[in-house]
Amino acid sequence: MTKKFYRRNLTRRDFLKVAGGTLAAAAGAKILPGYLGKNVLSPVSVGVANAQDPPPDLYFAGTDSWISLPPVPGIPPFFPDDAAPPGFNTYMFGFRNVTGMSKAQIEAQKGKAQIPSPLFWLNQYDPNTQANEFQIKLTNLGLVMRPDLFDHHSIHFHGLRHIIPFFDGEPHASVTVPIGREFTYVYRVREPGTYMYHCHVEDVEHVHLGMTGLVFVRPAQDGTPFVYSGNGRTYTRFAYNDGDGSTGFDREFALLMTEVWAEAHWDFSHVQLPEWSEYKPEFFLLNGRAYPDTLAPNGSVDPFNPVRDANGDLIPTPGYEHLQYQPLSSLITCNEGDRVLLRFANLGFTQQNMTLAGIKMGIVGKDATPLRGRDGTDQSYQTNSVFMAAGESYDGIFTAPPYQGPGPYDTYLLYNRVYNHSSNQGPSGFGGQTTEVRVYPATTLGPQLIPNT
Ligand SMILES: [Cu+2]
Repeated sequence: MTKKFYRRNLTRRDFLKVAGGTLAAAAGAKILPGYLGKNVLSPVSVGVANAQDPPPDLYFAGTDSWISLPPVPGIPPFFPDDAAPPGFNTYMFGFRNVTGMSKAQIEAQKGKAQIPSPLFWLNQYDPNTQANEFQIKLTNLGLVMRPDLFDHHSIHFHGLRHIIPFFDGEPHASVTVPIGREFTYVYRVREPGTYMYHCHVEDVEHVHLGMTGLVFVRPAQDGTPFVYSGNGRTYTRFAYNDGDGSTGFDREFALLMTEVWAEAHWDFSHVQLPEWSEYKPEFFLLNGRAYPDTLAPNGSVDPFNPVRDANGDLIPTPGYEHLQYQPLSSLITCNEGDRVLLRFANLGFTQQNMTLAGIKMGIVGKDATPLRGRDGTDQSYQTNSVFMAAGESYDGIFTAPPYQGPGPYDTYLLYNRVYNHSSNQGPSGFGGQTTEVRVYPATTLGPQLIPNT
């Protein structure tokens, strides 16, 4: 994917726009004046950009929404939520991908956040050519269910080494976006790998309520062929700049882990305040869904070419209407012999232990850092379970075993070994953070164009 690069000179007018703004902005002006012109908090209303401004790579809106979790057994009076519209049962805050929408379409997405926040990716920044700068515009549509709250939102790129803190999203040291305003974040990411992002305003609240997503950064090495010595295949897509093809892969799947404490979500839809020290989540989600919904098909998941109806709304998949605002599948499909990259990120508040039963993974990266010593020593390791604390990410690569049949594919379970995280509120049988790896005969599946498909 080629990325646009824009440069706009800083004018006196730009300075006036930020005068009275933040100290961080002034500090940024000294370091990187090119940043300032395009990153003042716009004083115009939602969706109205200055005509000369190039479009951002992505445009997100913060708002609230309703989703569906396995409804039985209930947790009276908190779940299913009696304020939910038909077909849904859990109140959320979240982001919505509004890239390319008209002003009217954007405003129509108030109350229609997607869970998790859009999965997206960008390319490693090249400081020599200044290629691959990446911009995300954020607006704030307000909350349908809570007109009494005037919370700001922000985007915090967790684990990213920022050049300046202005774009960090942490509210004490950078700007946040009030209702009806917009702000454009600029990223020049030098370290490839798997990250996560979230709103950092009132972060226990906004993170737990759903303003969380997974983001990854493609290495500069992508596009250069390397033969992986382990199987003799040539790869052009990699997890890291490995120099030897050892992180080359055929398919990649991102798995964001989050949790829902039903009482807190009910509190928000009923104008109550949860006591966070009593945190006790009942639902454990992969990409915003609990098993068996984790296996359901994708909705619109290409962040750069989103599909929606004439009003901008997400289009439900027939038979899965309850997942309209949970479009991202966790089903892992591959051909036998494929190298499959699993990008794990935990943005819940508890610890997880994801186990791939019957297949070993090579853990090649952690927290967007390749497992290599400074001298290049290979520090990757083989395992079938990945233990993850809150805020951690891991990159695991497995080779799909030979297809055995009968049936169209072989099934392997990928599930959380913390057993009450792989059930829906405790009854026996699988639920929660459980999904399947389906291995097909060689050449059954064509090349993967979009992650998680
Ligand atoms: Cu927020």
